[in-house]
Amino acid sequence: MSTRFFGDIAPIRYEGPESTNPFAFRWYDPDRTVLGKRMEEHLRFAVAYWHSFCGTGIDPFGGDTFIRPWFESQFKGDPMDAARLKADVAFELFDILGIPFFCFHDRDIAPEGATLAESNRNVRAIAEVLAAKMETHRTKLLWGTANLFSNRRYMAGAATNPDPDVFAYAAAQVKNCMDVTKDLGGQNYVLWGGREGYETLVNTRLKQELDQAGRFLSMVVDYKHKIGFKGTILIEPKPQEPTKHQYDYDVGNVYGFLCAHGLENEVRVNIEQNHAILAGHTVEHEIALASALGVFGSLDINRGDYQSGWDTDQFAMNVPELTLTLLEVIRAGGFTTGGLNFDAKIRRQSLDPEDLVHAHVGSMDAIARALLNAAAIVEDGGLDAHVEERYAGWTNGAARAMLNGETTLDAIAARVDAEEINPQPRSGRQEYLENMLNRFS
Ligand code: XUL
Ligand code: CO
Repeated sequence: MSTRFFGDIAPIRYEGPESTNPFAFRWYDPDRTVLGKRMEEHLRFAVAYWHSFCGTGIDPFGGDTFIRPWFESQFKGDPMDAARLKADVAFELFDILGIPFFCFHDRDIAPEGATLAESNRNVRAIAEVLAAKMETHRTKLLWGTANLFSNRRYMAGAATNPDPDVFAYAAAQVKNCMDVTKDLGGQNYVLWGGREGYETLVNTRLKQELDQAGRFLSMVVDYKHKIGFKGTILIEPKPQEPTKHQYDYDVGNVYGFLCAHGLENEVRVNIEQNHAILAGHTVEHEIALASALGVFGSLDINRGDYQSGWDTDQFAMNVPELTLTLLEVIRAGGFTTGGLNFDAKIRRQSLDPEDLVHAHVGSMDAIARALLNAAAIVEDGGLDAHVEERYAGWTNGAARAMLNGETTLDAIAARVDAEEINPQPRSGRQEYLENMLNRFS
């Protein structure tokens, strides 16, 4: 049913770069072929249920600013009816955007009950509402995830909680959410360790908690195979916030954790731009590293603030920055089951329904433009040719032998002596290459 929450905003269409219509795409043209693939297939955009339909505008100094008829605080009646209204509004936005995917936490779609059994029933009931809608709308599920951080029972962690009953409760909640994600055709299942970390080592047994986290993840992977879920299990790294020190710090740290538990071929990473910034990296660094390690999965695309040391989750609008991001996505071979999830929230003063539309349309457009820039850089070939040339020395026989184990440290030393090797430094040409990149943004 249409709630008309968005009034008479019509489905957004591509009108081209000259258009000044704020309710049109100027760059996002889903059917346009880019590097041999449709733009929509490159980008695989998803709306995040939590920010767009559960966000209240709250900040540490003030309460809700948004008026949303389906908020439990504003809805008079059964919270399950509020959840159904929320689902109607969600699909109204999906249709306006023509977005191919959405993502949710179990607690975003349905209210928590008095017991876990009741909560699970609520999630299942709303999942059936979503399933019915997905039959008549084009939007599919990119991923589902369990919220193991909002309720106070999880204040000392879920899988890493000192209390084994909390570990068990979290396991039961994840099982239900995996079942629902599978039944909705989800293409991935995400674990973000919201409170898997610690505030102080004074009360924390770090090794015990890491062992618990490893066991939990191994059981998630086993259960995936048991139920025949074909999607990808993804871990989303974040270095801090809400806990002072999160265990899944960044891509490198998660990879080490996966290897320690023999899970590096089972689990990939969901990288978030703002989390990369908090870890002291760029998002393109995290993508390049994940790709190099064979664990690149999906992206939560948003924008962190370079002055605030917290997760501002703004909509990504900066085309030159996004160009570098999309270039790394292309270099990583693009997405398979992953995509670009708008884990981003409109600002506290962006009160109106139309602000949700502008946020998504603007970011989809900025990212589409960045994809075109990145594709042009690849097609031009100048940048790649320079990099190729920079590493060309490694193609000769003696150099290859050093990498593939055919030689030893002392044999290399003898060769340096015999051939009087005396390397001359060469320019890295950074500014020249940055000038070249600016031709494409
Ligand atoms: C929190 C965050 C989460 C995950 C899903 O910083 O990014 O919304 O994406 O739990
Ligand atoms: Co995220």
